[in-house]
Amino acid sequence: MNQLFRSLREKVDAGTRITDAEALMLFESNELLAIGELAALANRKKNGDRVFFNVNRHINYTNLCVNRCKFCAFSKESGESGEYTLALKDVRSKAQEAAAVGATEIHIVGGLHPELPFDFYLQMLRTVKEVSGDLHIKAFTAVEIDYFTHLAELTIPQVIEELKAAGLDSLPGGGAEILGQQVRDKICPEKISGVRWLEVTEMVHRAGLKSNATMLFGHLEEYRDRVEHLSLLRELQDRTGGFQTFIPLAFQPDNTRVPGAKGVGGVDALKTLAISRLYLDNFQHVKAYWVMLGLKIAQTALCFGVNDLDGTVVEEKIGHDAGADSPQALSKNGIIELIRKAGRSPVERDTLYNELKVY
Ligand code: V47
Ligand code: SF4
Repeated sequence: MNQLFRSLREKVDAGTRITDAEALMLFESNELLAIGELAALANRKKNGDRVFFNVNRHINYTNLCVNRCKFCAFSKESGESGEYTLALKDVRSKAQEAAAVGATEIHIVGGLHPELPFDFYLQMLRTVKEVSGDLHIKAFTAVEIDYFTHLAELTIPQVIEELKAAGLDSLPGGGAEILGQQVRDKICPEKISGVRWLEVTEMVHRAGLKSNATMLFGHLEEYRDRVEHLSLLRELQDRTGGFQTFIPLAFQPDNTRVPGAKGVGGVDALKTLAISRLYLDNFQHVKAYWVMLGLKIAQTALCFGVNDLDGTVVEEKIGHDAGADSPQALSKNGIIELIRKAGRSPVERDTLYNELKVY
């Protein structure tokens, strides 16, 4: 093991790539602190001691979804109690509230609604831009983009062009789950394949939009599935350079239907974030999404290679419907304090990582 860490230290110093076999050995190792130290070093070389956050607001426009992934406690069927779909006036007032408190980003995702026409999505984007042209709209996963092609009877590039014209600025990283098909067949059999997620994302990047990438971990995947997932992302990033941030999402098990899945402990969460930083040498940013990790692990992750804490969020449903015990929202001062108390420098960013203010 010492030999592995010596050789990885040389690689980090030289900026050389780590291999799939090395990543797998790290996942199988219990040397959390040694892994974290290497990841922190790799991050320090890329990002110094600065930690990014933004002031954002999530809007989940509907929880009706034709897919019903087994890990998802958010989605509902038509007629089920608790189902909802926002009217455009609700979207407008949420965007207005966000703009009033200085948000720079609106993060919009939802279920695959059985009936809404493609025009609803265009109207939703226009509605947010009417509130303020300065709000960056990060919206729709590759899964939703693929769904829109069926609704609109358009190709992916055509759908992206229409969405861009209506105000879409970038995409979040959801829907990636675990890209390997064997795992997908068990946890989200109705969802687009991993291959399709990569194809759609490549077309998004080729259309000039940035996106993020996530990985849902801690359900029934093996370590090798995580390594394969990271490898597919690193390979796509080599070709497009369109990913901004990697976000490992810790699985929340409540109200879900994945047999045997128990959720993620702190050690696995920190190890996964750290290995992601080490393996994804072509990603500038690794985000600890505090909603799924909890505030304490998200803060600790700053010592394990992480340089981004996401944002204020305001109203989160996907993780909380599945039992996340983090708060619903964080104030800007709350995030700044979290970062300062970890001995790091808080930097407010916009969605594209332009620095807005150093605290
Ligand atoms: O794709 C669903 C995940 C994702 C559960 O790009 C679950 O900046 C944990 O992608 N436990 C949506 N996770 C959220 C997402 C995201 C969040 C924050 C920032 C960004 C970004 C992207 O949530 C889904 C799915 O992978 N998810 N159910 C669950 N039970
Ligand atoms: Fe639908 Fe997304 Fe939930 Fe899957 S994860 S059921 S696609 S809302």
